[in-house]
Amino acid sequence: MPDRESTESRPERRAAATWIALLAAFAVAQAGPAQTRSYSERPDDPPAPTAARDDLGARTPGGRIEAGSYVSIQVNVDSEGRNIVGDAANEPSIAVSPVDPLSMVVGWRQFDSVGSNFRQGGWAWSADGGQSWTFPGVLEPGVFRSDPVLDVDSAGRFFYNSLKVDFSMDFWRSIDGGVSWLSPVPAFGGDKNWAAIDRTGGVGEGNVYGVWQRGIGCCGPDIFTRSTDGGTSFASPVDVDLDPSFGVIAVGPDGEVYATGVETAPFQDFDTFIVSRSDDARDPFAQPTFVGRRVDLGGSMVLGASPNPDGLLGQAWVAVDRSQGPSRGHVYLLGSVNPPGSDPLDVKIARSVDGGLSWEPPVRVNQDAGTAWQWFGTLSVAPNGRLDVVWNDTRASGISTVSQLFYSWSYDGGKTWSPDEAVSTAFDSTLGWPNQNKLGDYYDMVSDSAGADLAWAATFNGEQDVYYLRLFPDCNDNGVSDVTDILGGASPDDNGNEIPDECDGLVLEDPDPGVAGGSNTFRITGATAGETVVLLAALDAGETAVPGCPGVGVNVASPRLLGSAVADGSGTAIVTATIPGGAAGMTILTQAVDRTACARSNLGTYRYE
Ligand SMILES: [Ca+2]
Ligand SMILES: [Ca+2]
Ligand SMILES: [Ca+2]
Ligand SMILES: [Ca+2]
Repeated sequence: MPDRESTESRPERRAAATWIALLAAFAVAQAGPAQTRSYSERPDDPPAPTAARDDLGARTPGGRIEAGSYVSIQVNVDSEGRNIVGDAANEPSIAVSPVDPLSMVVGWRQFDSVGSNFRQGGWAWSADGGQSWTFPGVLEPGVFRSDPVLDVDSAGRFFYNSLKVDFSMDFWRSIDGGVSWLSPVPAFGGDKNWAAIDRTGGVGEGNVYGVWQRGIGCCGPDIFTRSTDGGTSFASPVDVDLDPSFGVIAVGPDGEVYATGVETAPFQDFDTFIVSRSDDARDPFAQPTFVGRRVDLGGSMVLGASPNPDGLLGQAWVAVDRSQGPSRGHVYLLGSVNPPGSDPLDVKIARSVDGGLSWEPPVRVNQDAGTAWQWFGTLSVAPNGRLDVVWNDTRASGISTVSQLFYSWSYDGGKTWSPDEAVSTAFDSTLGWPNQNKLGDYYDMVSDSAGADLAWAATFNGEQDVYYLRLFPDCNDNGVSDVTDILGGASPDDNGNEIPDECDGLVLEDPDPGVAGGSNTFRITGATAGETVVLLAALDAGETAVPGCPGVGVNVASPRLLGSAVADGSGTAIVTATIPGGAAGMTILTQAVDRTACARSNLGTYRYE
């Protein structure tokens, strides 16, 4: 769990820091949320005298929460699949075997009694794709543990990184699908750690990477460790440029390593997001070095607010596209952030197409108009380049402590998003606190081509419990992943945009021939037959209202009319327009609008030759 470091306990080891730099950093720290907390990832309550699971009479039916085609299945259950009354579980992390996708493991912070915040390393495994779970107990009975992070290597061996009270980590490995664990290996670490394993098949194959927050860890400003022998041993930590805290670590398709979080140099600056990249961490013969960038995510990270008073409202997520397509290597930063204005929290995403050197302006993922809380934003990228995002959302209740889980996905690198939808019923995030005012600090999700496997915590039965949820794009609402619909031929995808054509709406295709200084044709499908379609062009993204269509806007700033055409009987319009020669080498944004249907197309982002 994260804690804002106290000035008393903060180790300052950078002797080179001048008084001026220190004073400036302190001023920045003071400008953020006015909370200073002492470190609390230490035993506080004693362990519960008896574990709730030992009372065999204290059982209720296992949680099974249905919302449309989506079913959340309780993970922390007894051997009969029943809920254990009186315990608590949060901060889940999930890993899914790349060898057998039906094999998955979830770890979490296990509280044996809701009356004590003494926490241990809970885990459960599934061999049937999350439909049923076996919860054997905790890693080591009686040992205080927190901040669980799980991953899996290319051979399907699961890893469980677990924080201990002395800021050291235990690195556990399982070679039997999470049924049992080998003796743990000592690793370096600290509060709010994250870990990831290289599965690229490259020079870094099998490397394990770990990162944690500076100042509340083993090793002062050195917050990155790695194992180049598959987790048998870990190297002395090294520095990460700009010291990101409260985020994750991710491995790109060529073994490049990214760490993210808010800047900590040395004070946490919740207004400044960092993505720091290493190209040599994969190389066992090199000393890892990082180059960081500050990224505008359109708001600040939040720690401690109404839906989750003692926790993060969302950590920072970095994920990399590992597809074979043109988006391979693109990097995404996502978080729940407090934007300017009265809205307390939105989920926003930023993209880099040059390996983290430069970043495009952030895009809002949630699509509601009000001032609801969108917290615990969580990102994963599928092997086919689809982005999957979930978050907790208070829009329906209007109450900051009553949320539903929401889901949205994107096939265009996060520029446009599927209509966001609730994928759970409502729950009160303040129920079942184990003498600690939070639902943990994160959820965790792993995407595959057809969908995503999510581990999350909620309180449907009045207790904090951990759930598994299989998510998938389902625009045609038939209960089957749209990826499967298209692959199996149940839905056509004639325009190749990965979305069943029956869901497409207005689609703008790339220009032909796509050359500046001459005439181009733009094909638009899905329009109202016999009505005019207009094509707008702009240099910058933004939000511009469409006259006559309340609530409908285009995603460009200061657009100008590029051309128009009447749609034929099948709803296809062909717009012919000249792109000026001066646009050669530039990316022009285009978007089509059907004002009869008040429909807008996807945003065209084409770079003209
Ligand atoms: Ca329970
Ligand atoms: Ca909001
Ligand atoms: Ca479907
Ligand atoms: Ca389609």
